[in-house]
Amino acid sequence: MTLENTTADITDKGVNTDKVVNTDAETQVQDTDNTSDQPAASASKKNKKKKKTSAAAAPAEGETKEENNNEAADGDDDDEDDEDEEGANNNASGTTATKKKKKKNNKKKKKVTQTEPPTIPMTKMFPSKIYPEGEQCEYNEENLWRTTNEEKRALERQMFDQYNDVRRAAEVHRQVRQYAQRNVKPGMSMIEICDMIENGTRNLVEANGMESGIGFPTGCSLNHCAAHYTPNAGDKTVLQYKDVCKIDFGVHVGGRIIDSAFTLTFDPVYDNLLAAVKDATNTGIKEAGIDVRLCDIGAAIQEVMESYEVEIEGKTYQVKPIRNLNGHSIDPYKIHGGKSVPIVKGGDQTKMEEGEYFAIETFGSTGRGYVHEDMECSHYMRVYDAPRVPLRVPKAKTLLNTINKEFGTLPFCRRYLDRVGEQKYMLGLRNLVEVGIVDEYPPLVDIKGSFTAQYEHTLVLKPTRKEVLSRGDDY
Ligand SMILES: [Co+2]
Repeated sequence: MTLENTTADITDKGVNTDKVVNTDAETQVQDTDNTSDQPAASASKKNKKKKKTSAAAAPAEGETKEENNNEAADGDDDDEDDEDEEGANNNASGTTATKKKKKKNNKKKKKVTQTEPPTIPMTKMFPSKIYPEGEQCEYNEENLWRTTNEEKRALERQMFDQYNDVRRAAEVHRQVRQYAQRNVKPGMSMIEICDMIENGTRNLVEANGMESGIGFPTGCSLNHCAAHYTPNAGDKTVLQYKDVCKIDFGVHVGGRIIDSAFTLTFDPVYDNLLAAVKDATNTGIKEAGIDVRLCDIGAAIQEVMESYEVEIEGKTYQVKPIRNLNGHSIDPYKIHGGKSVPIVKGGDQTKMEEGEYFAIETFGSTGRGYVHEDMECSHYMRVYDAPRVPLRVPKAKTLLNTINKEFGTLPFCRRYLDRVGEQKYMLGLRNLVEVGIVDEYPPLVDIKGSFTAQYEHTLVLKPTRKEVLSRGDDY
């Protein structure tokens, strides 16, 4: 499912947002003759006004895609000063594309072209090892001073390596998901879909122990199931034309996790459901900022989500946020950093702080807007500060060693245990859960017959600006 009003969303309310450009493996191939390198940072700055206008004009989908692909693999030409490179990868519209030709510097580098399916690692696509920025957003009024503050700018420069790592993970996410968006079709088994995404991720991020790899199991929750479903071995579920499938997958570099999700549908009857959730997530992203109260984000999300209706088989539903699902802060190797970002009003008054990473995710439903655990569990995670308890079940000990080595505190699923060679581990796994070393995360479902959708992005509250790391031209 692709963009409808994403461009409009991120350019309204006077927030200075620039659209990030993504590498798109497929069309890149046709673009190798395009010698236009990155626009100089100054170009994108000067053209900001213009860009906003043209972005709002929303070029046709194919058009956007092609234009954006002209930028493919150009990140290697980027400068590392992320302050002055604001929006270096921007290209929200054809207008910008034209403008930037004047501004381009004359470096002509050979483009590295992604394969289909994606196999070329980011370190090869970006030989300079400088990865594309996400969407840069200036903070709202009270924090607008940060944009130009010298102290904050200096602080931000010191953080470059950390941002660069997570941007590498984000670029992997964009390329893999866009490949999935083009190629996942009804008739495929859920296992095939996960394999496609996971193989792509492992190749592009050069999965290597705890250094880089998959951030968490590939969620592909269907219909009334909102989250935490991924197939276990032997699962014969096949994707159907009428399914609403939430693709939620993670990529990490050095423990910095990109957590981003979209909803895949084939039947247009769900379009409004998806539009509601996409708009709600973008609202949460817009509201997020240093010193912003989490409860205020929840209230804004709810209001937007509930302003949508969807008609399915002659019945009209007001889209409800799923009130017991949340966004969350993210810490290194810790998918849930401890702060929750509610998607309804009445939440906690804790504030977001400088330097924090957040996954802003919202879920909309045609059901009750409340989920409960159901079905066979696939997701597990070691408890972060696990107690040291004697393990009596021998298999539990060896399994824990495997978990520590392969996943550490990152979430994993049964298929990931299978692929590292673990066998007959269920007894040991259950024991680790019983003694409180591992937590299980069963699928979360709304009422039968309902439909749920999800969109999610990872952002970081940098000293001078907010960066929506996982933003792409798809969502
Ligand atoms: Co998340």
